Amino acid sequence: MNPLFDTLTRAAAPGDRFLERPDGSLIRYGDLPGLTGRLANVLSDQGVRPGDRVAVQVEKSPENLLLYLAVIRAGAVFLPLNTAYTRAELAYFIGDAEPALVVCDPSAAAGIREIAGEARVLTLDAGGRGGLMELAEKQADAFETVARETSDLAAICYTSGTTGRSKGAMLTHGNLVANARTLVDLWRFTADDVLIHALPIYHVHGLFVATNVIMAAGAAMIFRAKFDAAEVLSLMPRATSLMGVPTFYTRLLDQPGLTPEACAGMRLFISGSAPLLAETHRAFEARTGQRILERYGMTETGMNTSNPYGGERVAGTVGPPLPDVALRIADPDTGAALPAGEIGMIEVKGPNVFAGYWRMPEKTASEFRPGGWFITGDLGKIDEAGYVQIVGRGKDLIISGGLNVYPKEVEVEIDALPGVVESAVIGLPHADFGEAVTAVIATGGKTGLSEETVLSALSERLARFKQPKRVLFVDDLPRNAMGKVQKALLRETHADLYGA
Ligand code: MCA
Ligand code: AMP
Repeated sequence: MNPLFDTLTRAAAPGDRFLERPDGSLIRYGDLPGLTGRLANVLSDQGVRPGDRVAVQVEKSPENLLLYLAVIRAGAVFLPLNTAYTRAELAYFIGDAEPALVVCDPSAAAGIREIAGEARVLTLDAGGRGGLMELAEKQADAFETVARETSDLAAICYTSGTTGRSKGAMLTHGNLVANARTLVDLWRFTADDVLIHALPIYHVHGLFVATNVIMAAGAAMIFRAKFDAAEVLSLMPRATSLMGVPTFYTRLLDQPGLTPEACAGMRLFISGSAPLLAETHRAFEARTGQRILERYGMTETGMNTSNPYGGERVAGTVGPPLPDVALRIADPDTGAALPAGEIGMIEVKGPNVFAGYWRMPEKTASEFRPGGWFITGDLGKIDEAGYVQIVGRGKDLIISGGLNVYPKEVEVEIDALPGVVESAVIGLPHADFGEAVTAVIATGGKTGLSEETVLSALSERLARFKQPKRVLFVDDLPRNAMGKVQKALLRETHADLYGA
C-alpha cells in the first residue's frame, strides 16, 4: 500500500480524463501507471531510495505533476521550490534538505550543479522536455509501487519564518490523504468535475488542495501554466470549478465578460491563501450570481476551515473548522482556551497537521502546545454559529498575491547594504496583490542611497515577489517607549501609497 499514490490514482476509471494540456491533448487516468512508472524507474536508476528527498524547481507543466506522482510512487519525498527563488535562496534549501536528486530548468542546471553537493541534477523545461524525460523514454512502464505507511513523509514544503530562516514542513502520506478526502466530501467533488487549474504547483494550494482533491475525486482539470484572467474566463463554459487566491477574483472582476451567463456552468469558486475582502465577495456575487467559497489553511496544516458548500457562505469569514479538524482560540501568552467571540490565537489539531519541521526539533516543539495544539500564528475569533473569522496575524507576515513574505528576511538583506542604518519592511494595501511589500529605510540623515540601488542589490538575493514594490527613505524609524519599531504607525502613515 502507498496511501497517497493509491488515493490519487484509484478513484477514476482508466478511460476518464485526468488533465487537458494547453494544446487540447489529454492525459487519461489510465495513462498514469505507465507515465509515472517510467519516471519512477529513472528515479530509482539515479539512486533515489525511499525516504530520499527530490527537490524540484521547474516551470509548471503536466510533466512536473507526473514527476510529483512518480516521487510519491517511488516512496521518496517531494520537495517543490518556487521558480522565483534565486540561487542564494536555493543554496539554503539544498543544503538543509540534502536531496538525492535536484530537477531544475536547463537554464539553471550549471549554477545548481555548483551548489548541489552530492545530489544528482536532471533537467525539465517549461515544455515538459529535458534530460529527465529523455531518460524516462528509455525506461519500462512497469514499476513496483513502493509501500509506505501513513506516517511516512510524502513532501517537505519550505515556509519562511519570523526569524527569516526557512523551515521545511514535513507532510506525511496520512496528512495529505486525510485533507484530500475531507475536502472532496465537503466541496462535493465527483468524477464529473472539471477544475480550471491556474495556480502554481510549487505550493500547497495548487499542488495539494487543487491537484490532490481533483485526483482523489477522479475528476479532471484544464491545466494552464499560469493565471490569465481572460483565458480563465474563456475556459469557464467547459469547466465546473476554480480554485484561486484573491488576486484571481479581483482580476476576473476587471473582465467585462464576467457575467452570470459566462459562469453558468460553474458550480464552485473557491478562494484562499490570503484574506478575500468582503467587498470582493459581494462584487463577485453581484456580477455572477455566485458566492465565492472561502477557506483557510497553512503549509503546515493543509486546510483547517471552510465555508460550507450547502449552507451560508459568509463574506469576511473562513467558515467552521473541517469535520476532522479541532480548532480553538487561545490566549496567545498562556495558551488557555478562550470563549466564543473573544479574539486570540488560532490553534488546530487533526490528521491534517504536519509531522514537524525538518531537522528542527526545538522549533517544532515551540510551535505546539501541550495536548498537541499547533499554534498557527493567526489571530481570530469564532462566532456563535461556529464560523471562524481571521482578524489579524500574530506573526509579522505579508501576503502578496497569495505568496508569503516574512519582513525579517527582506530586512536582513537591506540592512547589509552600505548606507542603511536599519529598515522596516511592511505590507501596504494594494488593489492587485492585496498587500504590497514596502521597505522603509532609515539612513540617519545621510543621503546617497536611491530606490534603484536598493532594488538592484536585492534582485540577486531575493525572489521577485519578496522584493519591495517601493522603497521609502526616512532619517529614523519611529519607535515606541520600549524602543520597538512602530510598524503599525508606518502602515498607517503610508496606507495610501498604492492608492488602494
Ligand atoms: C508575481 N509578481 C508578484 C507576485 N506574482 N509580486 C508580488 N506578489 C506576487 N504574488 C511580480 C512579477 O514577478 C512581476 O514582476 C510583477 O509582479 C507583475 O507580474 P504579473 O504578471 O502581474 O504577475 P502574475 O505572473 O500574473 O502573478 C500574479 C499571481 C501569482 C497570479 C497572483 O502570483 C499567483 O499565481 N499567486 C498564487 C500564489 C499561491 O499559489 N499561493 C498559495 C500558497 P516584474 O514586472 O518585475 O517582472 S499556499 C498557501 O498560502 C496556503 C497553504 C493556503 O491557504 O493556500
Ligand atoms: P503559508 O505559508 O502559505 O502556509 O500561508 C498560510 C497563511 O496564509 C496562514 O497562516 C494565514 O495567515 C494565511 N491565509 C490562508 N488562507 C487565508 C484566508 N482565507 N484568509 C486569511 N488568511 C489566510
